Amino acid sequence: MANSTARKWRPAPAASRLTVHHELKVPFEVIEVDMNGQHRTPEYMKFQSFSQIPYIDDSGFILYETRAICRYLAANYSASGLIPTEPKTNALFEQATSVELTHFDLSTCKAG
Ligand SMILES: N[C@@H](CCC(=O)N[C@@H](CS)C(=O)NCC(=O)O)C(=O)O
Repeated sequence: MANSTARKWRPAPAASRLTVHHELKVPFEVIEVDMNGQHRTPEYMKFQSFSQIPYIDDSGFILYETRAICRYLAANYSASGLIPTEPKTNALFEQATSVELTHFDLSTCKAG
């Protein structure tokens, strides 16, 4: 599966990114970000243009947006089909991800 190169990951309070890493057994390193302003520095914004957490640095491949990160990890590191391909099962998966985005994402960030 994955190579053993360390991945740097700036986490949001939401657990979804950690859950996918854990589920796929992809090794990662959590980098703490001081939310009192570190995420608004030019140095940070080179990697996340919108001053938000999280982004990943996967051996130099920079990616932000939580769901894009989760899908990338699933596509790149999963041999077990974390995202279903059968049309009806996939539709239910997409339904669940839409519900998560539209009904829970903002509250999860506020709770963090
Ligand atoms: N659409 C983004 C949203 C990320 C987001 O809203 N992150 C919050 C923390 S949960 C953040 O970085 N907020 C910056 C701030 O509060 O200044 C994603 O899914 O990654």
